[in-house]
Amino acid sequence: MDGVTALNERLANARRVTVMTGAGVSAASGVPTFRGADGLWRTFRAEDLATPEAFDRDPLLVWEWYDWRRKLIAECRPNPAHEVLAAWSANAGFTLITQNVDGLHEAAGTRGIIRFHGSIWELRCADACGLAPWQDRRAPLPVLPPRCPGCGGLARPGVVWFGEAIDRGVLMRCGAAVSCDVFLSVGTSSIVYPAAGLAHAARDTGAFTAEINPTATDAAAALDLAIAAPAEKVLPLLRWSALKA
Ligand code: BJW
Ligand code: ZN
Repeated sequence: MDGVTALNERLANARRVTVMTGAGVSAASGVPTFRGADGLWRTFRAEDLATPEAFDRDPLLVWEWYDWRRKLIAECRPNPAHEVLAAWSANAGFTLITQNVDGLHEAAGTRGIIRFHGSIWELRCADACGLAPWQDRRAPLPVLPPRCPGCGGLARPGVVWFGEAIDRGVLMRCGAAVSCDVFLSVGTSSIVYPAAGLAHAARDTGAFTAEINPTATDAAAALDLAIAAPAEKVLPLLRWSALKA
């Protein structure tokens, strides 16, 4: 497969490897991508529903979308791409940043994940009443929209919507992780910022940067290498030894 040998040569000398994943890494597990052919729910795009304005306007509609996705994801299992990254995460020089909220990297046993856009399995008070966010893996949820156990107001998914800031701690950890020898951008369209900026930041620090995606993205031209193939086929061909780190 074009590019795999070149990437393995880089990995052979790499002590610090950072991988950022997007929805494409979970496609082989059966999770629809956002901007693929199966990305629409009813007639809505992610940009129509993943916003604070959509939630304010119609919290039930937004929760119906999340409940549908939670039920779908609950039936999905990690694929070989998740498994390779889980194995790499045993190495201290490795960092996984994921934009995915599905929890499949966690299910594969990946350590130290940086969840850039939160988790679909976490809920929090929409009114920020002070109750700490909580886990709820029930799918379907018994009542929609769910309520905050602290104040009785609306609960919301513990994810990052358009127009919302990325958690400061997450940004700080990413700032450290882009300083690496090899940075891989896997299964993302690279159109949503600030996540899409991380590969460029890595290149600026001197990292070798590569994209793995069956369809090369517009961002690929600025990277060192693009491997045009599915993540679940490419990652099992990559060799990175934990011994150097
Ligand atoms: C495969 C495959 C296989 C298929 N193997 N690959 C700069 C410029 C322009 C705009 C902005 C900017 N900075 C900020 C913005 C605004 C906005 C933005 O980026 N908009 C763009 C649409 C233009 N960004 C924001 O609003 C962000 N917040 C922010 O910037 O805050 C600033 C602020 C500061 C201080 C105070 C207040 C505000 C937040 C972005 C939040 C994104 N949230 C979502 C929803 C999360 C919750 C949920 O899941 O419901 O995150 S949107 C959605 O897109 C989700 C994803 O994580 C994200 C990225 O999608 P992803 O993963 O790339 O999926 P797809 O479907 O796009 O691509 C899949 C890819 O896989 C494809 O390329 C396929 O080819 C490939 N593929 N099979 C490998 N087998
Ligand atoms: Zn509350």
